[in-house]
Amino acid sequence: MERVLITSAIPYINGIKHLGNLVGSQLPADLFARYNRGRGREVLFLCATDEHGTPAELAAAKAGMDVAEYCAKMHAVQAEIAQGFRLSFDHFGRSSSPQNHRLTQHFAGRLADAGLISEVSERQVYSNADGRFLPDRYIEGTCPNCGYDKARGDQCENCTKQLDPTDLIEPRSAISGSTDLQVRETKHLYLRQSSMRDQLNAWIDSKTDWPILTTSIAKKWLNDGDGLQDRGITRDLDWGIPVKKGTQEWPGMEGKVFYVWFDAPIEYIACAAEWVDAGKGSDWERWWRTDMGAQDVRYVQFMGKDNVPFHTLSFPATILGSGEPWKLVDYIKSFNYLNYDGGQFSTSQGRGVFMDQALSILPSDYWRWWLLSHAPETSDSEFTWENFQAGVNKDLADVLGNFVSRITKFCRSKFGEVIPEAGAYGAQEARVMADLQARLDAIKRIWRR
Ligand code: B3M
Ligand code: ZN
Repeated sequence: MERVLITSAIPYINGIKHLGNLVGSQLPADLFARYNRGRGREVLFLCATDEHGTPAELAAAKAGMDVAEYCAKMHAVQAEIAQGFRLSFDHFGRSSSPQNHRLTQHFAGRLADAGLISEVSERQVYSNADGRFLPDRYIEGTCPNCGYDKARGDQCENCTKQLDPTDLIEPRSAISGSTDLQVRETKHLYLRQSSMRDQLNAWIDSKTDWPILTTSIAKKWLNDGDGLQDRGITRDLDWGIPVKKGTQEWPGMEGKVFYVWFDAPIEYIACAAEWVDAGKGSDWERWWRTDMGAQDVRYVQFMGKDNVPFHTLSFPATILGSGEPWKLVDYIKSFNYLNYDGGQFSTSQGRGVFMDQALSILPSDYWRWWLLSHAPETSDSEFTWENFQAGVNKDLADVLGNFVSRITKFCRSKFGEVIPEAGAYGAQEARVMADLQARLDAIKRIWRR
């Protein structure tokens, strides 16, 4: 039987996701999982919460909770909402799982053994007002690439460039707004992904069937200007996966944790192990190790466009660099943004429609249908309440609802409660069936893989 491994980008733990997040990864991944199951394929569909990093720490502090406790609570909240939307994950894991701790430390050890990790004494931003180092996204400033003035220290939301906090022009603390920032020395590990540029380039070039959105973003950061830069994969934070070389301590790295973007994609693998340990399946390596059965698996990832660089460059660099036979992604489906009423959805600003609100307003099918039929595939699309209302009333209720209602009423009045035997069909029915079959075949040709 054909097997399909499907992962959706794993949502951050620090709050309830909005409809833009939903339509950019989890919902289309769910559609694809259902489609493949319907085709009789064996599917493993995985998602998880992304629980590390400063956002989790700060959200916990704001909620007055211990961060582990906060993550456990928010995981349960997100899992329940996912169920409310009928997202058919085989497992909804947690990047803070022991399985992910082990695997992340394992990968770091393998990369170190392969000479792909360097130790770098780094100058990092410390905020006197906040009394802490301010990593990545908690420093805001102007993007050196495009001039956007709300760029974050890890990435510019406007031009998608991956950044280092010290790249920002006129930086300020996103926590307090303070500009009383100081650069201090601290030692960190860097993944030498620049040494894998040719390998990554060749790999992406071989993916001729990928969406343009995916390959164009990947190629942009591989080849433009300064190209593929080495990335810091550790942070001075309390919460996260402790830096270890496999199971060994890492001298000089005591008290540091891996960067959230290092361990988050590894959770795709760990999640399969969690699925087995939760008693829902067996033999996760069969999905993930090409020496243990996964050579026959087709692996498809779903994500918003801002996540593409990490999935086309950093994560493959981790996998390839390990020198071990882990399954690489076969197809990356990425999405543009869904905007909200003339602007962006924003979790931090509470702008938009959030998944829990949506479910309290209408049943999930209304949202699922509208969002999937307006998925921002070729360009950004927009949610407005007027559009949503008109779409649901007209296309879903009037067109589809009436169609189904009339046909079922008609059938019932002519045939009662029993569907007629196949032999009872006449020429008209045969024509309709042939027409439908031709359309199904056409869909199958598009999605033959
Ligand atoms: N948590 C960002 C997001 O939710 C990030 C994705 C991780 S995928 C490994 O969009
Ligand atoms: Zn920019």
